[in-house]
This record gives sequence, C-alpha cells and structure tokens, in this order.
Amino acid sequence: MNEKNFSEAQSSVISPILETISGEAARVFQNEPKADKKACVVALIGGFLGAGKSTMITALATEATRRNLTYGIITNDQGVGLIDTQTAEHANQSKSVEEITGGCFCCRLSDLEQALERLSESERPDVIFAEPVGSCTDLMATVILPLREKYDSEFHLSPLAILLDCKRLAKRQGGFHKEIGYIYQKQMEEAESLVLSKTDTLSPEELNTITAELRLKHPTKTLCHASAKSGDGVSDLLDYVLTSQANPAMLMEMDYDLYGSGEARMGWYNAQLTTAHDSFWDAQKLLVTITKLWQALISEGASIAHLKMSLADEDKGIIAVANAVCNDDTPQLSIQDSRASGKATILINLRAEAEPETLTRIVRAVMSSLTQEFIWLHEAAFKPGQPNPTKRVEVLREQ
Ligand SMILES: Nc1nc2c(ncn2[C@@H]2O[C@H](COP(=O)(O)OP(=O)(O)OP(=O)(O)O)[C@@H](O)[C@H]2O)c(=O)[nH]1
Ligand SMILES: [Mg+2]
Repeated sequence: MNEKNFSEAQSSVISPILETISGEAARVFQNEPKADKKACVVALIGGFLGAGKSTMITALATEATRRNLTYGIITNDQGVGLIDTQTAEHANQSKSVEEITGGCFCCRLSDLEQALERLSESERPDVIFAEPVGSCTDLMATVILPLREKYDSEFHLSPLAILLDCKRLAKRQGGFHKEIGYIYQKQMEEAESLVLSKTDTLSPEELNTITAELRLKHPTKTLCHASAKSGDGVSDLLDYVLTSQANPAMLMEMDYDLYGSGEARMGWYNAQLTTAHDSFWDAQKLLVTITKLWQALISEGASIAHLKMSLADEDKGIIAVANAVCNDDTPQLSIQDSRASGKATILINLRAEAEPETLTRIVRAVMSSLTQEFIWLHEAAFKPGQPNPTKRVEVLREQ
C-alpha cells in the first residue's frame, strides 16, 4: 500500500496514507505493544551527500519530542570525527546517539545491529532514526531487509525514504562524473519514498515543475515535500515514517563494480584541529575560513559534494557549523551563536570528487595561510573502499 503517487500540498501528500493504514501499521502508529515490548520504529533517512539528512533527522526528532515520543539517532560514515554526531548530540541534547564509523551500514551491519540493540536495551525509544552515508545505495537489500528478517518482532522497519535536495535537482547542480551519477540514480530507484528536501529554497512554481518531472519518472513511488528549516512537511513525514512499513515491490539490480568505481571517484577528508592558545574564533571567522577553503577547492577543479566545518569550545560546546553542498552556492552557517571560543576545536569533514591527496594539500594550505597557529589532532584522507555488504537479500519473501 505504500507505493502511491502523491504530490502537491503536504497534507494531501500524506493524509491518504493515514486514511488507509490498518492492522499492524495502525498498531505501530498508535504505539501499542506487539508482545510485551513497546513498538520501536527504525527509519533510515537516506539521500546523497548534503541532501539534508542530518538536519531533517533533527527536525523529525524535535517533532517526535513534541509528541512525547522518545527517539535515538545513529550516524554513519567511512571516517571518524563526524560533525553529524557532534551536531546530533548538540541539537537534541540526547545521550541516545550512536555512531558507526569506518564503513557504511551495509558493510558494518553487525555494528548497526549492536547499536540498535544497545538503544533498544537502554531506553528503547519509540523511533530510531538512522542516517546512512550519502554515497551509499542498495540499502533495501543490504540493510533494511536483513534487519527485518532478523528483528521481525523487535523493530518495525519504515519504508526507505530518500531525500533529494530540490534546489540541486531544479538547478541541475552537481556536475559529478557519471559513475557518481549512477549512485544518485540508484538511490532514487530503490527509494520507497522520495522526499524533496529544502523546499524553502525554491518558489512554488519551481517546486511544482520538479515534482511533475519526478512523478513522471517515478510514477509508483510516494513523493513528498519537506523543509527542515521552515518545518513544512516535517510532521507529515514523521507520520509517514511512524505508520508505514518497508514493503518493496521488487529488489533492485546493482552493478557493484560501477557502484565501487563511483565511490572511488570521491575523496574523503576529515580533520580535527585545535588552536594552540585561546583564539576568540567565532561563527563569522568560521564562515570566512570555509569560504576560503571552498574557493580554493573550486579553483583546483574539485566538485564539492559536502564541505562542513564546525567550531566548538571545550566549555561552551558547539559554537558554529558551516556548510557548502556544491560549487555553485557559497557556504552558509547552519548553526551559529554569538559567543566566541576560548581554546577552539575545529572539525573539517569534506567529501568531493577529487583525489584525497589534493584535498589534504588544499586544506593544509588554506589553514596554514591563517594567522592562527593550530595543533592537528587528527587527519585522514582516503577514498571509500569497494562496497562489500555483510549480507544481501536476493529474493523477496512474501510479508
Ligand atoms: N534552506 C535549507 N537548507 C537546509 C535544509 N536542510 C538542510 N539544509 C542545509 O543543507 C546543508 C546540508 O545539510 P545536512 O543535513 O548536513 O545534509 P546531509 O545530507 O546530512 O549531509 P551528509 O551527512 O554530508 O551527507 C546544510 O548547510 C544545511 O543547513 C532545509 O530544509 N532548508
Ligand atoms: Mg549528515
């Protein structure tokens, strides 16, 4: 029943789903216990790098709290030192944040299972939001279905929701190699629900145009709109996540060689720096620095998928986060407060189509051009390895 075609206003997007839910799905929505445990929904919120997954999860978590529901969050990346984990803990003041590093969910399935079990055994939240790495696909066959098989009575797996940055789509931003495009296409293909994210960045006419295009290309999928910034569509999306269950009509074919080549075209760069002395870094200084870095990356021919920098203070916590999700839009602050840091810690997470060595050289050059003296606590640059799922469900069983 979750293969529907919705469009236009958010209310009309989601409400037909609610009208048709019954049985198990209705029980999940009402949060009634199945056996002796209360229901726990696991929702994968996927989408390409920079599509707005973390911001949407924070918005969904806030909406869940407003409804007196508890939640957990699981972040994921190939590397360590994640700004996503830092911001999830900061925004939600939540101890229920788990992090899976060193590989994507599909290649680290047992880590994901352990994280789910830990969350379940500690506070057993009503809903667990999990954010897969943005360059990852084939999540239905390698994550959702294996989890559903193993934890049938333990967790309710939501349909696979894939966020699409509507501005990126409308303005045809990106310009990545076609092997990276393959990953993006496969993410859309396997989605049960396509969520046009950041809808506040487009006019209603532009949004209608890309919604119509998407509906034409994906006539059987659920389409919805949401903006984590304005809040539009967030409540409806939470309803959808809580009330519907993963139920793919078919399994997607995957060319793992092509998928691996696409991933290998990306460079990953993570660093953690601290200022040698009290520094009085603030949000504006972070923005100026990320803008220099963004310009340097573009001038060296890198295609940016997501460049993030955070500024934190030992005592005050996060002061600012700044992001750039493409070469066409200047970096913006996504979190900022008016305080300045004492001794500052800066995290850099950069994913771009470029060689890891090039990314390292550019970041090093930009940071050393600043007057500030830094101590480098951690630095890693690499290409994601060939995806090698722990388990892949090849045959769809009747539910
Ligand atoms: N205008 C607007 N910007 C948004 C919205 N949601 C996210 N963003 C911005 O988009 C950028 C990327 O957001 P994230 O939530 O970090 O994206 P992500 O998909 O988690 O990125 P990765 O984890 O790197 O794949 C940030 O600058 C956000 O502030 C939205 O609803 N509206
Ligand atoms: Mg994220």
